[in-house]
Amino acid sequence: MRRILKIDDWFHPDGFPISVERREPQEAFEPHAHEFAELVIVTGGKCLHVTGNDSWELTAGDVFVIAGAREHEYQNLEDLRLVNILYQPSQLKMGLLDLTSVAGYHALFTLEPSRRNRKSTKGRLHLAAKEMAQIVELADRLEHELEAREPGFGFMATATFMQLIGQLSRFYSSSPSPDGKALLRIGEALSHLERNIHHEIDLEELASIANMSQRSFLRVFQSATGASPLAWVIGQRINRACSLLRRTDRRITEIAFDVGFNDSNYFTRQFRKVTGFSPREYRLRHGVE
Ligand code: RM4
Ligand code: NI
Repeated sequence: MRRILKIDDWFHPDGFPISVERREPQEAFEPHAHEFAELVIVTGGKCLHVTGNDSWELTAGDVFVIAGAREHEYQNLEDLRLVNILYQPSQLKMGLLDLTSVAGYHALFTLEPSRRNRKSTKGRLHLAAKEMAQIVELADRLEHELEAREPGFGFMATATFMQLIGQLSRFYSSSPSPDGKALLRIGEALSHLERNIHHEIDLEELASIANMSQRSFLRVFQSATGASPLAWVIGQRINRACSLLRRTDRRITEIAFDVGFNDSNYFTRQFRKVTGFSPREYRLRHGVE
């Protein structure tokens, strides 16, 4: 049977959604998925990392993200050492602010993890020794904060985690591997789409940002995100709408316009398609009158 690691077994009982596991070395571990995500920083040794129908060799300096649903396993372990940062994306109390304008953020945290079941190339982040030193220092700080659990640790740990994510995103942008370059170009397109979430999609412009013909852009975008640019934008708009429905008591029509729809019936149809509920039902289920 497929093994799924549970939140209850791997996080502190106080419910804080980040946890650090150091593996020195990583022992053999059967194939598994998780109810959470993992940010893995390889600090030494090597192994074969197998996920879905993809596998690649890991060495010191490799950094990758495993989205929860994706199955993975370490094979042929040779003194593999790593820092594994477990986190529950939907429980984090942090804003991405302008990080979504950094192409490397999309490449590392949205594009790479979403490429399950596809025969993918290695668009992967590999850090130089100097970069590693910075990242390991942040990871250490995060670990100490979580161990000590002094008043304020939630704030400090979240801030440190944000720094880790921000720094890794920048490193990805500044020194991409050859395959990483292709992902980054799609990341640039995603950043552009997010910045212009209220506007019509301009395919010509997107293709030129990604430095591809329109045809190859559509193909590469689809295979990297699993969606067309239009479907992706609609998904983002709906995400924002969900959070406004939960957190505010604004009228549904207002929210529809706010997140970039100009027809509230169309909004309601798309909303139902993505979430399975009407905006009103969604709001009720989340306890807002
Ligand atoms: C294991 C291994 C797995 C991780 C769990 C939490 O030793 O690193 O990948 O999911 O720990
Ligand atoms: Ni795992």
